[in-house]
Amino acid sequence: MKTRAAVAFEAGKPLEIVEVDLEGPKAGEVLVEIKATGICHTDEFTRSGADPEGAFPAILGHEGAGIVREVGPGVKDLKVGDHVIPLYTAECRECEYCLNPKTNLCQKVRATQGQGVMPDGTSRFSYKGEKILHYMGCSTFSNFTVLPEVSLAKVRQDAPFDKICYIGCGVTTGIGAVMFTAKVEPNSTAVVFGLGGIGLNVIQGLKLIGARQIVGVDTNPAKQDIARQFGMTDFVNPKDHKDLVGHLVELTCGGADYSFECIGNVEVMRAALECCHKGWGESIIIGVAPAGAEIQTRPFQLVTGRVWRGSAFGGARGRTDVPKIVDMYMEGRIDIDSLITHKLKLDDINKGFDLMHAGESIRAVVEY
Ligand code: NAD
Ligand code: AHE
Ligand code: ZN
Ligand code: ZN
Repeated sequence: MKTRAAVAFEAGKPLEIVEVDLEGPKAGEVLVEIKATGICHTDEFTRSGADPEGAFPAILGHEGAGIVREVGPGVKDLKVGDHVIPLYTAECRECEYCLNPKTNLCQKVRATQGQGVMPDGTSRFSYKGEKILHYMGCSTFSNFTVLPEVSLAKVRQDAPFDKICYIGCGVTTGIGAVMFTAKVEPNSTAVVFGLGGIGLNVIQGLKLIGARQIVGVDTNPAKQDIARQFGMTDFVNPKDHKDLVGHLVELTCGGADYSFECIGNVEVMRAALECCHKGWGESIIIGVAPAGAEIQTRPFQLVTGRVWRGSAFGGARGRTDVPKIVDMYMEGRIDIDSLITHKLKLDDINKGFDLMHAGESIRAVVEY
């Protein structure tokens, strides 16, 4: 079939909206009509050329929601008409990772996913006879896409696509990092670095869990109002403090119980670790740093009890946890609507990247 898609032909170039060819689903695969997709900073990270795994031409996008239109042979748990959210972290429920309760990093399709192809090693997308790669196993910047069954969470049918698409990455990553990765206890103190599409969801998770102090750190003071609306108690602009770590330690009365880096900046990652409380403070890295970047600290920071951890997709197991997060939204327990600041048509998708660069959007959502 033919489908409209925004194609990243080359790193660093704007996406081009063209009609591509899409082959139908093979064994264990599902054809999905994407109804809406968010634009995450990770799409920009790959588009820009900073992703060591980035390969072109590719159809980016990994924060979508849509409807199953066709299932391939052997598909067990999905049928035509089901509403689904694509998962860049699959959940096969049988690999050694899925069977280990310590991780959400299912590896069933990870190797081929990283190469931009389906599990059989081939792509379903092409343009003028040339292969176009998939991205993060999702490619939600295409109106129709093909995914492995294990990379789809089935969700309730009354949830609006233009909101729940954000659960495909940002919402789950932020709330999950608090609930599943850090397992933050009520009455904790926390510092959140980066008040964008991820950081604000971390704040939302902290508020939900009953944190008593939530410090937000951002170089853009315009993020203050929305962060306070979501539960931030104190705002710090790093530009106002020569000794940022010292200031944060003082503000949290000895250091934070938890900190979250939601930017992808290795200098900030160090500050996030070092503002944690001696003896028990835990820092969670969520931000994705550019190719070649490395983190640094003095080992004494760890010897004296601080813990450095990372979180991918908020530690969530997509097929199990994503439907529950959709329920939380539908029951009014989490706010997604206030974070979707811009709605675009596919033809205007590059504007979404401009808004992100200008710091004007939290999430721009493309509706097909
Ligand atoms: P975003 O652009 O919406 O937000 C980033 C925020 O950081 C902005 O508000 C910006 O003003 C602020 N910022 C930039 N530099 C700063 C600095 N030096 N000090 C303080 N604030 C600064 O991005 P996003 O969509 O929220 O994504 C954030 C990061 O999380 C990206 O690196 C993205 O790739 C990553 N990410 C990781 C996962 C995961 O599973 N680990 C999932 C989604 C996104
Ligand atoms: N090349 C990677 C992108 C880099 C990355 O770290 N991805 C995060 C998700 S960011 C979502 O916005 C991740 O969870 N990685 C886990 C993994 O197994 O790569 C990619 O995902 O293609
Ligand atoms: Zn993302
Ligand atoms: Zn698995």
